[in-house]
Amino acid sequence: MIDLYTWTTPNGRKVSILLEELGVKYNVHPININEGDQKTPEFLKIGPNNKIPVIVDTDTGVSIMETGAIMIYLAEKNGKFLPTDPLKKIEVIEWLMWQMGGLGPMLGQAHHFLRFNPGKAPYAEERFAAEVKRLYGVLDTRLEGRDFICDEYSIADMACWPWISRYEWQGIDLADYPNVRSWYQRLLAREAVQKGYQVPKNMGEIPAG
Ligand SMILES: N[C@@H](CCC(=O)N[C@@H](CS)C(=O)NCC(=O)O)C(=O)O
Repeated sequence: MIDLYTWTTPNGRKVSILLEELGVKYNVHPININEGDQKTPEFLKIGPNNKIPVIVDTDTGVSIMETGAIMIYLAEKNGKFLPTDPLKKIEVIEWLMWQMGGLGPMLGQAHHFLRFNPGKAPYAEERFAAEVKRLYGVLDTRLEGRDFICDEYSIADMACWPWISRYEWQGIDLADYPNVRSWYQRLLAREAVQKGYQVPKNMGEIPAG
């Protein structure tokens, strides 16, 4: 059984979407990051970086932080959404790492400056707005003629999608990125994506793209 410690954020949703897609049973433990639950001594034992999400696998006793590591672990454990062929596998890992090192951190900074602190740091707003557009452009080019980021639906798609679902916070109109929009809506149509989005609690309508 997987214990998932999470909150209603893109990083949290990456893992709940994967768990829903895998169809495995899991217990949800809400960690309200607005109230500091991620800083308690109990949470620090499993999440030494003070951030959600974290999983504990009671089958193996392992606890894992960092969504990239969590997603690889769950995909390999269940034999799904990460190819075994080395060249196909590294392509999925490549785009997963692109999300971990680029899309997530940059869009997160855009949320911080553009949505929550407008007017405080014009240079940062300009810098991250430009970087967001650049990254959407990269994804749009990658998705040209493809249904998914790699050959098949994979953890790379599930890692990127929850960040794109906050396109409004990032000042993005998906009409400017038609391949991203089609891909976004393709994933949104999946029941597992809709269910995973609403973990650990229902946040209402999901942006339609
Ligand atoms: N690189 C980490 C990032 C995790 C992360 O940034 N989590 C945020 C929510 S999306 C968090 O817990 N923030 C609380 C805090 O910074 O105090 C991962 O991929 O798991």
